[in-house]
Amino acid sequence: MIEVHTWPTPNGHKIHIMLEETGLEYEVRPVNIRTGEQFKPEFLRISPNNKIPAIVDRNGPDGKPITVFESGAILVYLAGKTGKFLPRDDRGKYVALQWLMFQMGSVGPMMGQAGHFRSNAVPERIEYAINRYTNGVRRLHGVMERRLSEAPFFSRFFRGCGRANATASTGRSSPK
Ligand SMILES: N[C@@H](CCC(=O)N[C@@H](CS)C(=O)NCC(=O)O)C(=O)O
Repeated sequence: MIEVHTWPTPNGHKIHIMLEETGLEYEVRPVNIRTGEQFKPEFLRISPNNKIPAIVDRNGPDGKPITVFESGAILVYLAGKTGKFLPRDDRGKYVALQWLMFQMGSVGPMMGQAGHFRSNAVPERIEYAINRYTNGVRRLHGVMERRLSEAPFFSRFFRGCGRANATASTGRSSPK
């Protein structure tokens, strides 16, 4: 059984979707980030950066409980546990991992900052920050647009050489 310490936000939903798609059994432990529950000592013990999502898998790799925080690390962990959604061959695996890291390192933070500075809820309108992050998001949209014009999903192989490589390495024509 996996405890998922979470809240309905985009980073939380990444894990909710993965848990549903892999069919793993899980229990939701809500952490209300609007009222500051992410700063409670018991949550910080599993997520030291005071952010959701985090999981506790009572049946970890060695049969003992394991905690994992950071949504990308959790996705990789759940993929490893179930053998789903991460190709087993190195070429396919690194295609998927580089786009996951891109999402974690660029898309999430840049969109988060753009959303923050553009929000009507912020006390001060700072043009420099709004332009910096809005332009950053526009650039990322371009990167994603180009990727999706050459591959049906971020983590799939490029059109052309993809099918041959995927079939050769996994025995399937479309790697999970
Ligand atoms: N890099 C982290 C980001 C997680 C994150 O930003 N979580 C937000 C909700 S989406 C949060 O818990 N915010 C509470 C806070 O910053 O105090 C991940 O991907 O897990």
